Amino acid sequence: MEINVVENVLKLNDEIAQLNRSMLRDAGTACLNLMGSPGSGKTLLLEKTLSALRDEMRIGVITGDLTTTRDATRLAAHCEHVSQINTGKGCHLDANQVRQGMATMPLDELDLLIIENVGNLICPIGFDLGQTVKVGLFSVPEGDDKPAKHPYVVLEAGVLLLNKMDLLPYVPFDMDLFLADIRAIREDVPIMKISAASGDGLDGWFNWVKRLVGSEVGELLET
Ligand SMILES: Nc1nc2c(ncn2[C@@H]2O[C@H](COP(=O)(O)OP(=O)(O)O)[C@@H](O)[C@H]2O)c(=O)[nH]1
Ligand SMILES: [Mg+2]
Ligand SMILES: [Zn+2]
Repeated sequence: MEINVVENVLKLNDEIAQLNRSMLRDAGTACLNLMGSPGSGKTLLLEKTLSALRDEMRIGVITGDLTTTRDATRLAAHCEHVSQINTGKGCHLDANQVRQGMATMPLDELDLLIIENVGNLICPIGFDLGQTVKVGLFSVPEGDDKPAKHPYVVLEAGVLLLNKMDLLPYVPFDMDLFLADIRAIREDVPIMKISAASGDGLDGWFNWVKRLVGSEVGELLET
């Protein structure tokens, strides 16, 4: 019986996610669902991304957090349209919460909607939000085994980022193993090494975002 309950929750979520997806398609807005562990650098990456791209495209951000508005406050310094969703004890965003966040945004005016998911590499993967593409963020101090331990992120992401490259000299991290584990799961996913703190590697990421936004949104949408 428990399995049925979980299946029903996911089915309802997927139906709302499809509504989000068609709203985004109608508005011509691309949508990133950024997933990573707590502290992997999601908010810092978004602060840098918003400040680098704000003159080139109109961006809105929905950020999920258990109880605080700290991320929204940080992001609002770089972006006019920020919506904070507090999930309480919930460890992921669901499509209905994102739908409510979307309702606070002038979607027609936005080229890109970025969702900072709750810091967690497990259940955010199971909850479709209607995004165009999922982005998986790992970071060096989390350890080189995270892709192997979280294969679903690797399987479903349109791009994988490895953040905090500036810390590589200071922490044990086997880069060859990290990359080989990803390639054993997925041959084709792009992997970008970045440091949100120093800015190293971010140009490649910004270009990837620009290519996404420049594409025909309907073609890229996950189904
Ligand atoms: N050294 C270093 N620290 C970083 C980097 N990116 C983020 N941080 C730090 O990691 C901590 C968590 O970052 P935050 O953006 O809040 O992570 P989030 O929880 O994933 O949103 C903060 O102290 C950041 O300044 C990086 O590239 N290098
Ligand atoms: Mg954050
Ligand atoms: Zn969860």
